[in-house]
Amino acid sequence: MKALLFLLLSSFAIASLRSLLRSSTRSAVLAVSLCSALVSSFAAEQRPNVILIMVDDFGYECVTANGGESYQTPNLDKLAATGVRFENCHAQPLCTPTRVQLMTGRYNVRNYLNFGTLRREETTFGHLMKNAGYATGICGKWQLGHELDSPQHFGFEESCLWQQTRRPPRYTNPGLEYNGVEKDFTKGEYGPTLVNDFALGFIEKNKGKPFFLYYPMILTHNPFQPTPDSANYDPTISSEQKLQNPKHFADMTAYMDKMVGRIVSKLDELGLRENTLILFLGDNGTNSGITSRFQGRDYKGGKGSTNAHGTHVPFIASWPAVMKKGRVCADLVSCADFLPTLCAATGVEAPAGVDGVSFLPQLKGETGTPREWLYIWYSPRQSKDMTVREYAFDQRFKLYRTGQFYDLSADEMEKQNLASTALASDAAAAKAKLQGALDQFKDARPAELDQQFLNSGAGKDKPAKKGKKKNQKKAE
Ligand SMILES: [Ca+2]
Repeated sequence: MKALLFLLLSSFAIASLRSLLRSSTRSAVLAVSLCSALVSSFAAEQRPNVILIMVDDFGYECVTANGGESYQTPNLDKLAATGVRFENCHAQPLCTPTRVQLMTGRYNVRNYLNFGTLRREETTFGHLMKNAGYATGICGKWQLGHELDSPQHFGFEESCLWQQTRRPPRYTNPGLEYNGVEKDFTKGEYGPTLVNDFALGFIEKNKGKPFFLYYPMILTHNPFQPTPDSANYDPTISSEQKLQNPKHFADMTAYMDKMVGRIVSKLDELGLRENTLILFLGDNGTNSGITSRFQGRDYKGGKGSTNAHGTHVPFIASWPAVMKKGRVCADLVSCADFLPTLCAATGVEAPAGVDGVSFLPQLKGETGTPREWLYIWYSPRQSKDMTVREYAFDQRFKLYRTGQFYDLSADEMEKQNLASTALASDAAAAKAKLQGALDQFKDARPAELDQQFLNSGAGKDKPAKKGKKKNQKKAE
């Protein structure tokens, strides 16, 4: 209906322009100005809302619609049924590497410094959306800089975050930061519900104008503790050490799914669902302590690993006004591709130097420009270890910078290195293609970033302080 009105207004503007050309009267000039303003304001109104949901440590195998058999994800399945389910989206193997790449649209080789840091110089999708007039908000997990203004500095007007200025418990009786102000909860509240409440409030508050909500969820990361829907939820605990058991991962997955359902229901309630682009993905593979049933077999979580169990994540997109329902797309998608896609969907110009490729055409059911390969430069730098793992791959083959070459269709866990094997023509062609991809990034690493890391002291070994630092675990 709105699109039809837009077309009518546009036609009226053109008719007025014709009238101007014929008469050159002042009234025609006024009519054109008025119509241009109307069309322009209408076009602005048509811009979609965007909600980008990212779940922590949640691999492809966990979603029922993907073939997962261990958990119930009815809301995600419904989201997939109303949009597109992607079969080949890969994140980085760990939190910060993915978040930096997702938020900047650039490969880690270019701008990654160390674990827990997003360089203050970087431009994020928060900046881009805010500068385009969007109301911007972020809620969930931060872990990208301790400054009080950190989320606002990166373009988010409003924030509700865990692990911004400190590291309290995240689940039962959590500590959060609201726009940089610390708030501790003590009455049995559950962190993921509080964050979801903030998200619903943000949507409600901004229902009259385009908004961008980035929602990097706290769930389903360990500690694997009971949720309020678990039989053994204990509202009195205030430690992440209590009641831990991997069996709670199923409850946490169900709760995460429920939180997604609440977002969709709020959009329905406000009449915003049609023109809201919802994007849902995982930030890296599932925790290695979790083995799930997936497509008839056991599938062990591989967070931190460079094989598919570390990087293959669920990705579901829904935008009813624009997308055909219930499709499945096998195209390769990188977490670097979200920023340029957001730009394309909202009419914002993507900054120069972005590595991602927009998948907006695929959302619309068009062919687009599917990637021929994905590229990963991975060096998490949680300690002084500066080992770099660098590789390119497609749906079937994978080539590391070191020369290791694998046929993923027969060797998912990368046990049979084919580097010294005579290759069939298709494998040889794929290897040449992947080598070409790697060659593009041969000199892409700025030496000053490595030097900055070394100079910062973050790369030095620190003696472990037992007890005091027991909550300062790595591998978030
Ligand atoms: Ca993670």
